[in-house]
Amino acid sequence: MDRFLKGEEQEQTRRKGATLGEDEGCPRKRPRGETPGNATRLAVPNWRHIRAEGLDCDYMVLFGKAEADEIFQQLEEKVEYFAGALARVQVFGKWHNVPRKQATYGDAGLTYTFSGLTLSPKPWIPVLERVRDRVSGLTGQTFNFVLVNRYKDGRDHIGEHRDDERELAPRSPIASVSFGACRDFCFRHKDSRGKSPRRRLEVVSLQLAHGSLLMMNHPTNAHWYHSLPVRKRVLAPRINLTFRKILPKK
Ligand SMILES: O=C(O)CCC(=O)C(=O)O
Repeated sequence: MDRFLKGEEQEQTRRKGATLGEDEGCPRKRPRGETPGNATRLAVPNWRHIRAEGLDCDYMVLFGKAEADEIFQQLEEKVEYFAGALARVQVFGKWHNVPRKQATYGDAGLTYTFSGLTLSPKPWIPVLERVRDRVSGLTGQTFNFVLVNRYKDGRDHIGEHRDDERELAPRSPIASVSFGACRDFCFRHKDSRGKSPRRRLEVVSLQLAHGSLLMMNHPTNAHWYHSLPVRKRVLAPRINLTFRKILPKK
């Protein structure tokens, strides 16, 4: 999980491609690749299926506004974020603050690598268990770890990266649950990065609403980088929870 503190160069992902999202100020446009009603997996009403070459995601609004507001408030009160060295990142020899706040929670006995250190997540707290159990009840997937990212406003962001750490259970999905400000979320294919990309696949751009769930299914993370770009017009905070299954160390 080193990359949570690395590669923080700002990725001003262009808002190419189509967008998704309709709640809490997210204007609704159907993304290319979304195939309502014809997917066999997660064939529950209200799922939107987002597909592109090697990209397999499902999106829905999981919590209504009142419940999402309550969860957001509890997260604000209960989550304890990293401080000190864990909230800083060294890029080309220079130290910077990570442009968001982060925390990890999970099962007892788990360890993971963060900024070159072997750490244990904090024990689960009720608000995180509540969200985790809702996602598990809906999807049938289990999770033993969550990364919490808090963005104080649209200047906070996360650069392009893949969640392809060795610690993740192979082929396991990542469940991303968002509360607070609606933010753009972009996928870029690995062959379409850099100044002279090998291929020019369109960026897949979503909007993640208050109370929403985005399931990032295998093999998305093998082929696509994702980011939460800077959006200076966003003034409100947002908290994102990514539930993961990580392998216990032998
Ligand atoms: O805040 C978000 O939606 C993105 C978080 C993310 O990219 C991650 O946890 O890997």
